[in-house]
Amino acid sequence: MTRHEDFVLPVGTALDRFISRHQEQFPYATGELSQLLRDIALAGKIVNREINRAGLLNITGNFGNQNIQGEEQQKLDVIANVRFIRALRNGGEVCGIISEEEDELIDTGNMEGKYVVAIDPLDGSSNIDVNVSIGTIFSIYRRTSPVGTPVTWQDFQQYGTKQVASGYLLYGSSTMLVYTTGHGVNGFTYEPSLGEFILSHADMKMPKDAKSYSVNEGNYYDFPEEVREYLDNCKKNRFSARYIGSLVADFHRNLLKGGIYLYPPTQKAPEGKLRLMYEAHALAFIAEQAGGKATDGKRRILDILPSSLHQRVPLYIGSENMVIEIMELLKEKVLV
Ligand code: AHM
Ligand code: MG
Repeated sequence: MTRHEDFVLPVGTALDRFISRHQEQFPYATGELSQLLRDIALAGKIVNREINRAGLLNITGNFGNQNIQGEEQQKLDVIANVRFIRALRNGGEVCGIISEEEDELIDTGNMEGKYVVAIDPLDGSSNIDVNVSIGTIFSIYRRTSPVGTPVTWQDFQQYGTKQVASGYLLYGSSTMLVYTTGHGVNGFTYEPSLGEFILSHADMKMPKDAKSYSVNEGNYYDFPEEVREYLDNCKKNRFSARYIGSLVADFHRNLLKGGIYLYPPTQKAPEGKLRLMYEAHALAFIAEQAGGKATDGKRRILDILPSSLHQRVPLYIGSENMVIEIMELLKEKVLV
């Protein structure tokens, strides 16, 4: 006889409940970090709504402005930036924010806030207007200056190992929130009809090895020789090339299926293109928590101390053995 339970599948755990249940694992466990994660999730839902309707609202295309890094701002870049900053400021837990879209650090005015956040509100600019996956990346630190005083740059100038949480939202074929607080990585899929993120990928682990690589190979002739050698090996071994051009989407695929993402230095971008504070640190924390690795070719990404807000860094991130292989090749160069 069929029992009702057999075909009424459980929906799963909602993000709010998951956060509350695991709150005691959070450093300091006072509830503020939980609230901060909820604020980010809420802003993510709003940005998700805007992205889904972008074609109808005349919010695709160029904003007519450049950010400090000389990149054209898209309207959706600006919208996402406003949404996240507003949510973090209103939430009250955050005293300062660094954003890819802001020249200087933002003092939220919440001097009692214990946390600072570095964020890329909408990553994958080239894909915004063409209906390809984009994302948000965030990194959360405990401030180092005393609570009750204005935020300073030193509050942000911390090793990646000091992150208390990091994560990303992926606006893809479904919308997901993936984050870590240093106790593994969990992924939540947005259920629009409920307006909830539901736990769908518990304790995510990245395969140690894979046969897939993600890189803008159009830059091949600009890459260091060792990187070219690595890519040649990938091809000799008939690996699959998978490059979306949205870091979050490429990283997410590699997290689930295994693979390596590379953004080496090029002539145009001798320090690499990606930003240490709100791209590399955040994803490196997740990669390591999922059993993967992240390096700039010489150093573990999490061991790099930022020297400026929008600092760039070469990035090799993904399945452990693949990252080790490219590290070995690059290390040989240093020795000769
Ligand atoms: P953005 O933060 O301005 O969007 O730039 C970062 C993006 C990454 O999402 C992506 O992996 C990379 O830049 C793509 O760069 P390229 O077009 O040089 O391949
Ligand atoms: Mg970005």
